[in-house]
Amino acid sequence: MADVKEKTIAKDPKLANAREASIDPATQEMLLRAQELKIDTVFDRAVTMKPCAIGLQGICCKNCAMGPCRLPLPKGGIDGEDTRKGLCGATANTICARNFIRMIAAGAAAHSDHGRSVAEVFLSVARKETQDYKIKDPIKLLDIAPHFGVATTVEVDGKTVDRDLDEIALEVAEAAYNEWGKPEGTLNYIKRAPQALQEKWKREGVEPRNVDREIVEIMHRTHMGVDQDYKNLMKQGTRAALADGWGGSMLATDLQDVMFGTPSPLQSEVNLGVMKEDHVNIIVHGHEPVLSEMIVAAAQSQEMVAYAQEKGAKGIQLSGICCTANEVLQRHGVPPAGTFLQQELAIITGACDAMVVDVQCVFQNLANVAKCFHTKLITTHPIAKMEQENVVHIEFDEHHAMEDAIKIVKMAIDNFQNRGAEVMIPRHKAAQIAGFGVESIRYHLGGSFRGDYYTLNDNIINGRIRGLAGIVGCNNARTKHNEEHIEIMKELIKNDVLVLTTGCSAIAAGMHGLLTPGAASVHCGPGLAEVCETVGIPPVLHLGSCVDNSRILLAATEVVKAGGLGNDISDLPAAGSAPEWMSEKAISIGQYFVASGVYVVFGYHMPLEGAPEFKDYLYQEMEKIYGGKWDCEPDPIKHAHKIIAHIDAKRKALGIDKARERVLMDMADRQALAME
Ligand code: BF8
Repeated sequence: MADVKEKTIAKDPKLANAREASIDPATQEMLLRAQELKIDTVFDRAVTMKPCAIGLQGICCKNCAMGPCRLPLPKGGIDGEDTRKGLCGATANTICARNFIRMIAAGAAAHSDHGRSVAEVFLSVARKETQDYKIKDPIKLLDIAPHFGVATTVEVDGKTVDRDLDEIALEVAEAAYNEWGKPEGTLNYIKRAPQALQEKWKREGVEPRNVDREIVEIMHRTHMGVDQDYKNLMKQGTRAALADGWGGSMLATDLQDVMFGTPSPLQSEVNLGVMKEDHVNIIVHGHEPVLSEMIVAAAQSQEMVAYAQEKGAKGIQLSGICCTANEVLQRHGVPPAGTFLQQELAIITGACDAMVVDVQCVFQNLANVAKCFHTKLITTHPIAKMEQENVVHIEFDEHHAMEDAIKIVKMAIDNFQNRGAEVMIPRHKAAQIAGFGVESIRYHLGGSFRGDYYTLNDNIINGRIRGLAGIVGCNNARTKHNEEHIEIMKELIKNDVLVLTTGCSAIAAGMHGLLTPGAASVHCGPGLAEVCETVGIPPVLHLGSCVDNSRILLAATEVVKAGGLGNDISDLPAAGSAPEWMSEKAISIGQYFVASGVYVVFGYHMPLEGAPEFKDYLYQEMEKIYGGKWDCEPDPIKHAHKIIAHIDAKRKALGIDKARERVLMDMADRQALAME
C-alpha cells in the first residue's frame, strides 16, 4: 500500500476511497489521478449508485406491463405459508427462477454468438473467401473433425490414406456452423463428456439440441404466463447452459485454436505499467479475437513500425483489456493492461492513442473518458456501437480483415502527436507465464511413458496435489478489486490445491505475481510446491479467456479418463469459483459447471435470497441430480475453505484421504513409521 499516501485519499464521501477500492497499487494510483482530474470512474459511481434492494434478492418481475411486481421477503422471513404473489399469481420461486435463467440465456447468447462469429470466419477460410486468415493448427483440426463425424482418412486401393486438409476443413466448418441451428439431434460435443455424465444428461432430458434453440426457449418459457414451475424452468436453464459450455464456448475455443493456433506456455507481463510513454499505445478490448489477431499482425509489421517511427514514436505497444487481452496474450504474448475494472484507467493514463473495442464488458463511459483525452475510441462490431459523437466506428469484415486492421493501427499512429502534455503511466507491472490448455497440461503433467494425464492423477492420488480448483470470472465494483480472487487463490495453493484460471481472474492472478513458477516456493504448501518446482509450472495456470472455460471442462474430462479418480467429473476432488462475478455470462458458466458435476462457489452475492425454496434447490437439490451444486461465500478465506472441505470430502469418498496424510509427513514421521 506504499504507493498511496494518506493525504491523497479522497475525503469526499461521493468519491471512492482508493485504498478500499482495489488492492492493486496501479489501480489505486490511477483512481486518484482520475479524481484529481475530476473524471468519474466506475469506482466512484459504485459509491453514489446503490443497488436496488429488491432486484438484489432476485424477486422483481418486469416480464409484463402489469408490473414490475416486487415480492420482497417480509422482515423476519417467512413464517408459515409463503403467500407472496405477483398480479398474475407468479410466486417468488417462479419469478426468481425466471430471472435466473434469463441471465443464463443472456450469458449463453453472448458466448455463443461470439462462437458463431468465429464459425462464420472459419467457414470463409474453408471456402477460401478470405486470404487474411489461415489454418494455423491443422493438428487441432484433425483432432476435432471426428466429433463432427468428419473422416480424416480414406481407403484407397485397400490402403488408408490421409484426406485432403481443405476438404476436411470445409466439412468441419459446415458441420460446426450447423450446431447453432440444426433441426434434429443433439450437440455433437456433448459426446466428449465422460460417459456417466452423458447418461445423467440423457436421464434428466437436458441434452442440448442446438445452441440457438435453447436460448430462444428460455425467452419463450419466461414470457408472461408460460412456465410456472421453478424446477422445470431450471431444467431449461441447464440445457441452455450446457449448450454454452459444451457448445458455443467450446466451439469458439476450438475454431479459434484451429485458425489462430493452440496456445502453449509463454512469457509476458501484465498491468497498466505495460503501456509505454514513448510508443504508440493501442489497446484491444472486448472478447472476439478475429479482429485483434489482425491488429497484432498489423502492429508488428515493418511497415507500421516504420510509420510510427516517422511520426516520432519509438514503436508500437499493443496491450489488452478483458478477454480480448487474454486471447492475444495466450497466442502472441501481448501483455494485458488490466482487468474489466481498469478499462477507464487505461485511457486516464493520457497515453492511450487508440482503444479498439469489439463486444461485451465494454463500459459506455469509456466514450466520456476518451473525450477528456486525445484517445480515439473505435467500435468495430455491427452489434456494438456507442451513441456518443466522439466514437469512431470502423466496421470489421473478415473479407478485408487486414485492410481494416491497418486502417485502425494507422489511425492510432496518426493520433500519437495529439497527446496532451500530462501522461501518467503507473510503473507497476508483473511478469507472468500464460497460455496453458488441455494440451500443455498433458505435456507438463503427463507421463513420458504412460502419456496423458497420469502424472497429474498420480500426484492427486498420492496427495501432493490435494485437488483442483477453477477460479474464474470478473471484477465487480461492489467488491474490492482483485482482493477476493487473490486471497482465495493464495489460500488454495497454500493448501496444495492446483488452480486453473481464466478471464479477468487470470489477469488479476498475473498482476499479483501468482502466474510464475517462482510463486510455488513463496505461496504453496509443500506438496504442490514440489510438483510445480519439479515440472516448472506456476501453481496457478492461466487457461485463457472466458469461452476457454471449456478448456477446464475438457481438462477435467482428461483427468477422469486417465483413471484412478472415479468415473465422472463429480467424483473428482475439484471445485469451481467466481469470486467477484458481475456478468450474466458467469451465471451461465456456473450452471454448466454445476450440471457437469462441479461444486461452484460464487463470491459477492447471489440474486436468490428472496426465494429461499428456489435457492435451496440450487444449493442442495442440484447435487442429487447432477453431482454439482451452487454455493455463495463472500469472505475469501471461508470461500477457499468451503472448496477445500469439498475437495477433502471427495478424496475421502475415493479412499485417497490417507495417502495425502502420508505424503505430507515430515522426515521424523516417516522414520517413526519405518521403525514401527
Ligand atoms: O468474459 S471475466 S468481466 S472480460 S465477463 Fe467480462 Fe467477466 Fe472479465 Fe471476459 Ni468473462
